[in-house]
Amino acid sequence: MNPSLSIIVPARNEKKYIEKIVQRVSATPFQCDYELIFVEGHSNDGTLEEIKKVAEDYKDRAQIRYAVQDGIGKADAVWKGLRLAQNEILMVLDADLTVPPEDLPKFYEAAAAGPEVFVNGSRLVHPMEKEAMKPLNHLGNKSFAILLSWITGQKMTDTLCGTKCLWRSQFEKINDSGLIEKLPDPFCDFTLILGAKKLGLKTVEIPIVYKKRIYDGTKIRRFKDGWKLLKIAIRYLF
Ligand SMILES: Nc1nc2c(ncn2[C@@H]2O[C@H](COP(=O)(O)OP(=O)(O)O)[C@@H](O)[C@H]2O)c(=O)[nH]1
Ligand SMILES: [Mg+2]
Repeated sequence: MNPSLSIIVPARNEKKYIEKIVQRVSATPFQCDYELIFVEGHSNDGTLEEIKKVAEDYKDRAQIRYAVQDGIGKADAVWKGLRLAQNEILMVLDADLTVPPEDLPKFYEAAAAGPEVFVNGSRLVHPMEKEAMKPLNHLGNKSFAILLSWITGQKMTDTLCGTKCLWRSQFEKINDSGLIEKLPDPFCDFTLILGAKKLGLKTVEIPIVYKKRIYDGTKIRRFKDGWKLLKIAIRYLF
């Protein structure tokens, strides 16, 4: 029996994507049992109602759970989803489908090799879709990849790709270590990468072709949060 999978989807004001996520994920051939866990972030566009409706409409085709996050921000939602997950392998998928769900089996297969593996998507290996990433973001992402490769001793070409994957048994160790509370990470990517380093996990990168967001704009404050990430890296070092 292959290890089971929980796919966590943080979603704030992403109503237009919810049904597409369920359709595309359930059309993807996973070689395992899996559940989708939406963590909704106090949206004002009816995202929560849409999640409830889609969960009901697709209940025969997909195992769907959902929760509303307690605090604010993406990381708060992702941590809640990871803590709610019951399956053996955990994965994060951004709701805007900029990482194609059809690529998720590659992440799963890499993780299924064993709990010593930490799987990280990279948007910066293959050419991305036009307008998928702003030039300044591209530069920031490359710089963070160099910085975190140096800190972790693992070659990483991208650190902030929304899709990451690790075993629940390893996430529980990161959760119990207090690292989540110590590092004020707005997204959770850095804490997972640094947590994986502390556990001595081996990073496996999965290059994906990064897609452009179709509906609405980013929900992230790029400059403010970029500065926070730099502070996390410095705090971890010292
Ligand atoms: N629940 C929740 N999800 C969030 C929040 N902020 C961002 N997200 C989700 O996190 C994912 C990444 O956000 P996005 O706006 O695409 O950021 P970008 O890819 O960096 O431009 C998307 O699925 C968002 O809906 C939040 O405060 N709460
Ligand atoms: Mg996005």
